[in-house]
Amino acid sequence: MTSKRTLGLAVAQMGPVHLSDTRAAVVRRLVEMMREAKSRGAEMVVFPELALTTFFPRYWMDEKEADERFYEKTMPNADVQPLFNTARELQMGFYLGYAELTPEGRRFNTAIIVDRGGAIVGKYRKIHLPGHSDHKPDAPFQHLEKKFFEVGDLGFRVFNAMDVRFGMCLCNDRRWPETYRVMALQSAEVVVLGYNTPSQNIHWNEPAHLRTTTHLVSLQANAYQNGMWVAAAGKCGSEDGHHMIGSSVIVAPTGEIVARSLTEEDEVICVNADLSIGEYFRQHVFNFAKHRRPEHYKLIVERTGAGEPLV
Ligand code: ING
Repeated sequence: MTSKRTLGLAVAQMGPVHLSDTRAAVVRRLVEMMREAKSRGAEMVVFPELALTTFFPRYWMDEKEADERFYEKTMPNADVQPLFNTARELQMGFYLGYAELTPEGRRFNTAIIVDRGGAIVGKYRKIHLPGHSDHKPDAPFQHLEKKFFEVGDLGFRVFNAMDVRFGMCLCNDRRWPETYRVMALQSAEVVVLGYNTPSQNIHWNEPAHLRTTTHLVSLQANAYQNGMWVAAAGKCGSEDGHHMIGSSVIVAPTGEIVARSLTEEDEVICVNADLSIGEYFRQHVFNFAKHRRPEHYKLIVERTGAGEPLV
């Protein structure tokens, strides 16, 4: 019989962060939502991708200017210290996405997991970087993640915090099944992630509702197929006129959405996640050891792009 284990799991969705917003003002919003999450029984709260600034890869600028305005040179630092202090005061863990500039001058789209004592126990650097690195002056906005960030060099790892095995990823990663499977093969029970997803597609006239549909189906399918809880925090609404989708959700290992944001502003959603639900799926329908046949999956790691059918 699977013993019941629960985790107070919250997602803190953010409304817009504008170019004129200071980090101090943003951190005050995060601290307020952390307190709200605590009052709702949360032990872990998930903040969005690039939570401390506007989604700056939508603007063309040179790296030096970006370094100055949008990257964190150390973590924690004076701007975010109030968040770490509050976590320790409330005995809460959190996930936070931010732009990382390393001492060697390398740039990553990064997220950390911090435990109840305020210690960084996990770090992830975004691997699936969407968009482009060239300037598209005729586009309504840029999506320059391939210019402003390197591909992450830490892999998809699973970290233990508060006796729970957490996987973590960022935004576009959530659309790729390999992301979750690599973490499920490390026995992750909960995957936490943040996202900033523009509503408009600059490549084709994509119906607006599809942005939300594809976002949700990616999370629900992978939660079910890997027997995991998935908690996804959006930064959304219109940042200086550039709209991004909301629909922050917490998805159960059944693939069902158990909590969903209603607004495109700062909003906390929270569930008392029964971690034992995942066990049922991992012991039976998705018992990897019993049912997977890697000898037939070789193309997944041997090929990057699609090629000819196997003869
Ligand atoms: N944003 C978007 C995301 O993956 C995107 C980019 C949107 C790619 C829709 C493909 C389709 O949600 C980030 N920051 O990855």
